Amino acid sequence: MSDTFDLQDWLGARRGEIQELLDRRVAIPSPDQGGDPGRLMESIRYSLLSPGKRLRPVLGLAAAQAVGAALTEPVRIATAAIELIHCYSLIHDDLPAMDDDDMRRGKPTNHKAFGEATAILAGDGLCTLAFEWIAEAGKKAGPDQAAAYLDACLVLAQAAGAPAGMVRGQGRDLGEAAPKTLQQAEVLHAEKTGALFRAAVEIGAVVGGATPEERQALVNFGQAYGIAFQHADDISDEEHQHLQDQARSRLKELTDKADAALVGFDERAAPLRGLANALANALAD
Ligand code: GRG
Repeated sequence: MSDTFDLQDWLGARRGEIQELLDRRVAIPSPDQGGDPGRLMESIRYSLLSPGKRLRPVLGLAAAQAVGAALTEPVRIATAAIELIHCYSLIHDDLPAMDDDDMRRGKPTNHKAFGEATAILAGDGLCTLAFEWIAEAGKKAGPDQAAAYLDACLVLAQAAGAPAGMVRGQGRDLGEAAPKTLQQAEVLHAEKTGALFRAAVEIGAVVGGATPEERQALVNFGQAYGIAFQHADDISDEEHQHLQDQARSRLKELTDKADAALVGFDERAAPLRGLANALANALAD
């Protein structure tokens, strides 16, 4: 695959499939199904179907492919569930009580378009829907796959949660002074952004039938990739300016580490290698 592999083609195909799946599975109930009280499903679709990069589900699919899995409907549903959590976090992060943002993905934020109460409910609804999707995907995959999908639910809950995941990172961001050192910044990045990236890769591995060794290697990839992603995002947004030079060299170190984690994988890991390489070069010009 690697001789002829084109990352942009692969990404375009996967993104198209994810978009189709999200559009199909998050429908506005018809009048005979009771309609859409409070325009809640409309507000969920507004944020979910707006043009995001779909990086987390794409990473999940790339991990499943790396361990030799076919990208079946249950695998696609489980990886798309991570986008539901990501979208919920963006809606809540944009609220006046959090970052108070007016625009997201080129459009007014959910609370600007639908009001704060609906935006809060949209996030709540997306969060629970993610776990519903993984459980349902497990049922579709069949009894011999049940344990893998249960494991995927656990991975996602822990990565998204308050005791150790994304919500904890948001709490840290709100409750602590801005990081002074790169090490402090990385503690924040690992929870707030990195946990979901790591989970995306781990979920792809788990539902793809990874061996324990493959799973650990992919977790190592996801951990390095997630922190590197946040360094790149901070550098391009000019956040934590005093750390920019260190963050630039760390970005290279971390993307090298992500690539090194894939050493035992064959050409089926080409999408993951390509994604790490693209992140390493994201700030090149
Ligand atoms: C539980 C009240 C409550 C809020 C949760 C945890 C949380 C809010 C927010 C943290 C999530 C967050 C906004 C992290 C920043 C990570 C980041 C750079 C997001 C943008 O990701 P991209 O670039 O976006 O992948 P697209 O739009 O392409 O999906």
